[in-house]
Amino acid sequence: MRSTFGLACRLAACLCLYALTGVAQTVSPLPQEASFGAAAFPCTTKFYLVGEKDADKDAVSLLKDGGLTTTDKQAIRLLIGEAGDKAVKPYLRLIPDAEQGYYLKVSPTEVVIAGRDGEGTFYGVQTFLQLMGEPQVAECVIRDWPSVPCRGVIEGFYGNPWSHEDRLRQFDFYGKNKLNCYVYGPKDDPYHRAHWREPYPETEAQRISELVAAAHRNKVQFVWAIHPGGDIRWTKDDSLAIVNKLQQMYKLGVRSFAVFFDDISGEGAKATKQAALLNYITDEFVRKNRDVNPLIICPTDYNKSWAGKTYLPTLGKELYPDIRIMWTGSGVVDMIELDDLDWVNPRIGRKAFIWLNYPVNDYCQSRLLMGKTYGNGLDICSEVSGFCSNPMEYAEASKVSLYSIADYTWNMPAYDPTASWQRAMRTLMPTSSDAFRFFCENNVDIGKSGHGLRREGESEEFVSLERNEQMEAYFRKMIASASELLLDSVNQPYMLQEIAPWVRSMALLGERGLLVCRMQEDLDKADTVAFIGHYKAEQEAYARQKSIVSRGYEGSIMKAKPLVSGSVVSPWVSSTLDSLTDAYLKLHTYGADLLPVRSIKEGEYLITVDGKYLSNVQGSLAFLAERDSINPQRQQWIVEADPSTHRYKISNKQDGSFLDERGTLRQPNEQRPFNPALHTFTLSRQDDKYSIRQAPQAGDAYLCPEEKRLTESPTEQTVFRFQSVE
Ligand code: LOG
Repeated sequence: MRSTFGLACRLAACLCLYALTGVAQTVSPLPQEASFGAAAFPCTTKFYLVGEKDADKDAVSLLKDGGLTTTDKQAIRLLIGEAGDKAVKPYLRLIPDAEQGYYLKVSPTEVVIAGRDGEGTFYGVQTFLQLMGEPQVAECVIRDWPSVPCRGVIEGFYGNPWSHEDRLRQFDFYGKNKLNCYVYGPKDDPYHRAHWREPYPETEAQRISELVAAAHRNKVQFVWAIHPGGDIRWTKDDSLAIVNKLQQMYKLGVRSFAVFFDDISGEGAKATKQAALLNYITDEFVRKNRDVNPLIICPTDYNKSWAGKTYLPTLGKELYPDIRIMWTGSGVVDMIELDDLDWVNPRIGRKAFIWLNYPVNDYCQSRLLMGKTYGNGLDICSEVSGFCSNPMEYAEASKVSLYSIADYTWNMPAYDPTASWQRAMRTLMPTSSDAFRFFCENNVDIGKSGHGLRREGESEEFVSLERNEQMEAYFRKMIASASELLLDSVNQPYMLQEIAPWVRSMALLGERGLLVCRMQEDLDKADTVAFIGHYKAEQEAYARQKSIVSRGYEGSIMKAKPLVSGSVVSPWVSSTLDSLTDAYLKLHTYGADLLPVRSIKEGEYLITVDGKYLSNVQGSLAFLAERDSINPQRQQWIVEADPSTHRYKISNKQDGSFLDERGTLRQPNEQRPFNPALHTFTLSRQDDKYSIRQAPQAGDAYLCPEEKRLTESPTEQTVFRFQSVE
């Protein structure tokens, strides 16, 4: 009986919860069991609360703050409470027997919200609020509970940490979407990692306690993480330093803690020592405060490709069984499948706590990851103890994926990546959802990276276009959608603030696309004057596009140069432009001096000498024998042709610093900005190697490699290999 009911409900859910009466009801995350009937009452209805005193306080506040209650006893009654409470006693056996579960009934005469526990009641209210968002609220019965017990987000990326406001807005979003876990671990918060021994200064501490309260109000566990592995000494003093720090955080209201050992090597990476420390913290701190949850550890070997033979089994054996162990899958950046858990769970002697490195973009900063969240197995819920996503430093933009993470972890078997993505985009940008969808469709893929993961479906519509006028329509849509979105910042200021650099870049890409189409026509008609005119306009749009920087504010750690449709439309425009100018040069001489004679294709490269990689090591150059798997962008170099000199600018992907005339790395700043007359180079090729020659004004010498830097030499050194990473 129950399973047929369940199946029918799932079907109803897949149909986006259309009731027979035509009253559309969308609940997200999709409920486990739901059935809908005729319209019960309009959304303006107010309710008389019964059970308010015993029921979960946060759940009750949600209803009251939402203006849904009245003291008028004639109003429709809303019974609220947890299993065992008097108000919902008649419904006890209908409440799902699962933590965080709830029973919700809407009828024209009565509403019932009955939770298995406080969280359950809170989620029942959240569902009810969503139903009340439609003009007519349908009669319904919903029985609902989560697939995964711990669902959420780990702020665990490198780069500019989220702002206080970002985080407050996130917790509200988590509450609405039934995510219940937030792990605080931004790599660049000094009190999390670099200066982990030091307590937070007063103002920061105050902010943390505000955050904790806001998280708890939304039924979100606030997990504060410490990252001591970089310089820990396995001494009593350091163990105490950690306990003291956690104690400080406890005073600020934190009740859940994690210890991270990712991205370190050497002494800090020893499994036995790590396990002993975590057990010590459990004995001396967790168990002494009865309201503290079991610890979470992020191990050093946190994915299969990095796992040595003994490390994980040692943790598995030695860590107390209630300590949860994080896991990113078969690689650093990968989707999680059953096989991955079959591999790791026996080794760690428990169910892995998933740290999903998506939609994080700290290793591919120029891209925004706005595509659908797909590829995680729908059959893994019984094998994980938690599932958290590591997002982008763009908090609002990350919500496109986080919405789906919520959907996926709440009701895993029913998860439909495409439908969930569509709902996410509509919900997040209700006022310009078509333009936003088009924007998201053009910001999907990750591109080539050391981590290997790619995302399919970028600019899918563009790929299938054949004729010039179809492409022109696409480019016009880029321009039009961009202006629509920029105007919509009135309604959606948070989202627009973050995505605006990409939105502007999309408009300029559209303009360039149109100009390239024009150039094709000019070439066909042999109209040289028009061709050169359009070429100049294209170069001007390109220069404007390249000058866009995201997060260029004072003190920002990473500054990204936005790339839109980096795997489809952008490369199409560049390569079409290249072939058009090449073809032009074969036929015409008018304006030829304006066109570049290319020795290398513009793009991103690894630069090597004798197999060693030119690397940006904290702002200085070095040749390293290994690829940098943690921050691959330190070894990625952007080579761009400078339109005024026809030489090349070489800049680093990680922080935008450029190679100057002396062969040292330099951050562009106001006093000494990038100067094409000095800071560009001639690259000449012989076989598969290049020489790098200074601008005449800078001395006209050649750069040559030395162990830790580049030096100048009067003789040509053709020793640099440029290996494309696109
Ligand atoms: C870091 C993480 C970073 C992510 C993606 C883990 C456990 N640690 O390679 O902070 O955001 O990859 O770049 C990581 O994933 N290291």
